[in-house]
Amino acid sequence: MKIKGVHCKSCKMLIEDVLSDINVKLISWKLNGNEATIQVDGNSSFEEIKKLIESEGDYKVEK
Ligand SMILES: [Cu+2]
Repeated sequence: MKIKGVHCKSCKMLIEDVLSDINVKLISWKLNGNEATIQVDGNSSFEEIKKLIESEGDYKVEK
């Protein structure tokens, strides 16, 4: 999935925290400009992850 609005290391840490809270593992992280492309592993749905990450700040999560 893609996350727009990511610009620094603390964004990454924030997102990692959100994912670990719901037992989702971050498999890969690629940052291009202010857009991160991530791969995750876990049982949470895309919609659930999207909602949680977007509630943390000015992020936009897309498939
Ligand atoms: Cu940041």
